Amino acid sequence: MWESKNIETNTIHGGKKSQGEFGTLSTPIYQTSTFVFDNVQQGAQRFAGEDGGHMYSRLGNPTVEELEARMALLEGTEAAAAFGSGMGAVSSAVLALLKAGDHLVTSHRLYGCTFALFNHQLPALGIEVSFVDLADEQALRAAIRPNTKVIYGETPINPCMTVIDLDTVAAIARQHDLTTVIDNTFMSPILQRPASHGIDLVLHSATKYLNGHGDVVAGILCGPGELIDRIKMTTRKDMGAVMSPHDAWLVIRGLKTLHLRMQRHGENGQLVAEYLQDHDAVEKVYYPGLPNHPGHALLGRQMRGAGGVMAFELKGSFEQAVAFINKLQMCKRAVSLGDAETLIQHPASMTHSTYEPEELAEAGISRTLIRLAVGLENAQDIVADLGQALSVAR
Ligand code: 3LM
Repeated sequence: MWESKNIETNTIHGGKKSQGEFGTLSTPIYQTSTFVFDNVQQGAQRFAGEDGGHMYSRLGNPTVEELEARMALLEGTEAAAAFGSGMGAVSSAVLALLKAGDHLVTSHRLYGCTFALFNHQLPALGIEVSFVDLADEQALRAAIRPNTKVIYGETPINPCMTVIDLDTVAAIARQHDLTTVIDNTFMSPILQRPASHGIDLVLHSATKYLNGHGDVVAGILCGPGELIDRIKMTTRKDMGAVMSPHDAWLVIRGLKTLHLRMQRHGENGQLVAEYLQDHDAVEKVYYPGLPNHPGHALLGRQMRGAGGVMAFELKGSFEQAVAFINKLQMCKRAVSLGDAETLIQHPASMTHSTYEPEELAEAGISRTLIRLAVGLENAQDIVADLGQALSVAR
């Protein structure tokens, strides 16, 4: 298998299998549920793990495996596992690492459904969960108990872009022999590679930047070979959140332009964040590319760019915030992020509606907070649309 020292080349060629029977440039879509055995003995050998051949697409599929090999290379890990959604990756990872009586340390700031999984489903299974500020080293150290097994975080965090120091989290985890899981969805491996900071498992909602075209729901987990194999053969196999071959093919296609897209998302993000910050109708902008953002200090050391997502507050009322969002013409009112189209949404009532009001307050998500996922359009068109809609907020 061919690989380069340059990530831009690996997004295109990394993990590529042979050209196959017809020498196709594009990866074949092995759209099959099952695989034929020559005889009973061969089938038995495959199920016993003695023969590397395929058995059934929930257990492994060649198109999906090409994506997994490429993602492992991009994140700098030994292996990767693909899932039918980002939440499939989150649930399969934590349920493989935790059992009743174990303890998980995480942040009170998380993507809404990850928060719901940790706040409701895990405690119902007898797994203890502590929500702390993972950007606060002392708070993280104080949360660790004898039964703690895992530290789980996102960085930057959805939606306020809080940045967690990966070196600090990895060092604390090593001292206590804990497994670390970092959701790298907002950065992609182009802007941040958590494994190079000592993080064990790197997670993606591949629905977002990795695919990049708003037409797939998918997830990826990258990490050590033994742990990834265990997840594939336990929680992924038995709970079944697998990625389809066709979705894997779409993500493989999306990855080929990931480096170009991340560059443009970042340029547009910076320009739009500065425009909003300078606008007299805007109260506050949360974007690590702005020097006043607490995460700005980690740009360069941990992140190669600030990406395309930001959150902001207008100076006016809740009704004015709603009127502003409703007045946008080009920017689309939609959840999700990482697409060519600029997407705007209201976290308190949409992505983070899984939080109770007091939980929202603790996570820093006010009723007037707006999240903007800047797309690949000409930045002047994005600014013009925001500008005409901001007139309602004056
Ligand atoms: C969103 N986020 O608009 P899927 N991790 C992170 C995420 O942002 C998400 C997931 C995991 C959004 C989805 S809200 C209904 C729409 C940091 C998803 C979960 O299962 O692929 O959606 O990934 O913020």
